[in-house]
Amino acid sequence: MSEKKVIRIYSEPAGGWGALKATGEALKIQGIAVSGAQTLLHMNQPQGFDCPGCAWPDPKHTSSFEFCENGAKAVAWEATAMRCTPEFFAKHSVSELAAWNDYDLEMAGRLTHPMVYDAASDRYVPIEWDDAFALVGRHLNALDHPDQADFYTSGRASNEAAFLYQLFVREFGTNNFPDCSNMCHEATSVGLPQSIGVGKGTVLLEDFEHADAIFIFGQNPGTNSPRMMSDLHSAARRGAKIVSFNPFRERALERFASPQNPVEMATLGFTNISSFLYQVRVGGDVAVLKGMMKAIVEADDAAIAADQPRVLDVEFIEGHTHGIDALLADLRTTRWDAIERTSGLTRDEICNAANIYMRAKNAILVYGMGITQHHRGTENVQQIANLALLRGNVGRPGAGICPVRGHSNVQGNRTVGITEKPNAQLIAGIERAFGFTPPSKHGNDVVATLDSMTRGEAKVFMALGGNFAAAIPDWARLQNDIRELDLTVHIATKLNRSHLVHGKAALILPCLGRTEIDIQADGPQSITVEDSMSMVHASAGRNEPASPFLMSEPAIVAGIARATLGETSRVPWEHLVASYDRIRDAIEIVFPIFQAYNARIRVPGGFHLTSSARERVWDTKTGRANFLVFDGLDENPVPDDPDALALTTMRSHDQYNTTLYSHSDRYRGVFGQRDVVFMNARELKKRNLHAGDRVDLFAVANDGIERVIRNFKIVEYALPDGCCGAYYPEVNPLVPLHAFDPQSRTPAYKSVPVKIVPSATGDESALHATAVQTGHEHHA
Ligand SMILES: Nc1nc2c(c(=O)[nH]1)N[C@H]1C(S)=C(S)[C@@H](COP(=O)(O)OP(=O)(O)OC[C@H]3O[C@@H](n4cnc5c(=O)[nH]c(N)nc54)[C@H](O)[C@@H]3O)O[C@H]1N2
Ligand SMILES: Nc1nc2c(c(=O)[nH]1)N[C@H]1C(S)=C(S)[C@@H](COP(=O)(O)OP(=O)(O)OC[C@H]3O[C@@H](n4cnc5c(=O)[nH]c(N)nc54)[C@H](O)[C@@H]3O)O[C@H]1N2
Ligand SMILES: [Mo]
Repeated sequence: MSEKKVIRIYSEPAGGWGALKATGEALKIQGIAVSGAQTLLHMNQPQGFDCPGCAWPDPKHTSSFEFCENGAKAVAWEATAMRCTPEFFAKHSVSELAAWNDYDLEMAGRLTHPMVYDAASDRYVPIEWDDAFALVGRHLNALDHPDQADFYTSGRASNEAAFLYQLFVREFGTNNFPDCSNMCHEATSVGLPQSIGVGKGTVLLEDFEHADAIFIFGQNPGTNSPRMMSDLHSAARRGAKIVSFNPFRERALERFASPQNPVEMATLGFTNISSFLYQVRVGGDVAVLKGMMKAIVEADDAAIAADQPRVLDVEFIEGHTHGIDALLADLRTTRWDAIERTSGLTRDEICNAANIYMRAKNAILVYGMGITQHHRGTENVQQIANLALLRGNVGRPGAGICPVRGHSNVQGNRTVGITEKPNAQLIAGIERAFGFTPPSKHGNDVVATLDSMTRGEAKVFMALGGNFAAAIPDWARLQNDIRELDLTVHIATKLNRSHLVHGKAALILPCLGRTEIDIQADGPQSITVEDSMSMVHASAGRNEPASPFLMSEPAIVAGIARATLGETSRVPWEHLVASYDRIRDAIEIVFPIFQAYNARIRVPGGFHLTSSARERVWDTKTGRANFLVFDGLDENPVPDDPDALALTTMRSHDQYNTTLYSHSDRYRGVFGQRDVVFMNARELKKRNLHAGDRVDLFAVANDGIERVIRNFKIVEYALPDGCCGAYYPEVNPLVPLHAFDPQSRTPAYKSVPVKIVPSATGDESALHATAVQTGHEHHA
């Protein structure tokens, strides 16, 4: 696709006609003008399928047509008319495809046949399903130890597929479960249990109707969870205060025209979303949070002195929490000048936000990747919990902590056992249900998997969805290690980079997507998913499968399991796959919270998996909600180099993680290009650089490895000082593998110290050779 390369200021609100137009274009590009529109009518309907886009819930899942531009794109990209067939693979060698850009790979369309890599011709060639399963079984059974294999999961897999997958891998004998969550909300999964005893959010959608104030830290709802915009839109219209903290002035956080609001659409009107959008420095949120808490404590002190009602929720703090004294002591010694310096905001601005928080009876604290993907991401999350606890904003209608999850079922995957750290209940549950004892030794997460590949210990890598080789940090280096594996297996819907960065033997196993009819031995099946607010519901596709040769994810996993484990397996694989009700019955035995699973998903809207914190029951070591002190204000190590900028990496409006919908980013005014770096005028001046200049970005790290991205174009953007921004996954080669949060091991994708210098070559065409694509040396 040839998109014109331009940078221009986008002055319209987010949403509105622009969103409708973009939706229409997405359907057109994918060649599904008519059937696509019908497909959309079934999205998020009681009898329809769950949107494969984000994890934001739907109003009771029974609402009328809920429209969302990026949901529509996610569906259009799956329901595309284009096909990636054996003829396609016969025409293009793997080395040739490896030189294509990610957008063009994606545009090859839906995979239609199981394919195996043929080294002699350097091509993927068709293979029968049974032969593919047998190949996997042979490789796995030839390993010295099951820990030589790693089993990745991307969060789109259904509960049923994910459950069978973890069951297979555990019966095989390892807990090596790297998953996308390790790169995403792991800081939530590790941080919130220490604070409130549960690693998930505490709000439901209806709480948004009762919140007086909503704070959004490091999350971009207009792009990444657009259905959330309708909740923010109504909250703003009924007068709730919304305060956002983001280095970027994200358009949808400022103003939004709801495509469902006929008046706004007819009058080109819009609603102001954030009452205040504070441009915090990259990595400055802890300073903001501590500043807000300090302001609250100061206000509370003043209230005590003036014999006024307290600002802290003393009853809650005394009855439910632990550790307030240490927190107060820390806040009292934290200096405002340090807070201002680190946050990039003034004391007045922070106090204003704190005042809004103090005046709100009920407040919701929302956050996303801007909080979790830092060196101290886990502790960042805990500061959000601290702020909530100070005023008892947990376990009350209209209030709570709201981590916005990424993939549409990433939360469900965890709930049904995708974790490298199984707890005693999980192990006992599998024993109870299937009569074998799964391994208890902790397995590899994403970073450990990559380390194991680097050391040459890993031999087999399997992925249930996703695009591992592009999503990981440091990929320019680590892809070479992936190529040394004996076998890579990708269960996928579309061709992507990871299929081309393959092992000596390699399989691509094409699966049904969510929009498609799934027929098994006992008839048509539905799957289930859990959204960001722990609502579990059923999803059933309506479309004809993209090819008659596709299998469902549960069936593929069962096929691999049977071929690997043989007839002595304790799991009746074929029996379970014949009817997914049986998989759900098994899930219920392993995880009692799913009691009456099959009955409850048949109720429209599904059911809520209760969160103990929501009931103010604290499943922590102290039996209380814990205030946890953050030592200092720096979320990331301060680089020695005074010239370094903190690079944050984020999504454009036209991408779904590594899937590109186009090369444009409408709301940030960037069109037809992604090889850009956003910098502010002051930082440009300091370096004698100008908008439009080509620059090289060097990572500042002390491990002796040179990490560089060349020839990026400068886009001048009103960012705070000390930081810059660029798109993921192109700049991931700048993120050192070992730059991660030690607690959750989430890569610090949102704060990479870089030096920016005029480009050494100045040649625009050189860009893609170094930054976007990697060679295919291994087979060349
Ligand atoms: N259309 C679409 N939807 C998606 C996705 C997608 O790629 N496309 N991805 C899905 C997935 S897996 C996930 S995890 C979510 C991701 O959704 P988000 O959490 O929104 O992810 P990002 O776009 O990476 O970054 C979020 C915001 O953080 C800001 N930010 C960057 N650094 C900082 C910082 O230090 N502090 C603060 N306060 N803000 C910062 C960025 O400017 C950006 O606005 O969305 C999911 N939904
Ligand atoms: N620098 C930087 N890096 C990041 C991030 C960042 O913000 N900055 N974000 C991180 C985050 S939050 C995440 S979640 C990861 C994402 O990492 P992943 O989840 O691994 O990546 P995706 O791009 O979502 O995977 C897309 C692929 O999934 C396959 N797919 C799509 N639908 C289905 C399906 O229904 N079934 C199957 N089997 N396959 C399917 C398609 O082949 C598609 O190409 O990236 C992380 N990497
Ligand atoms: Mo994510």
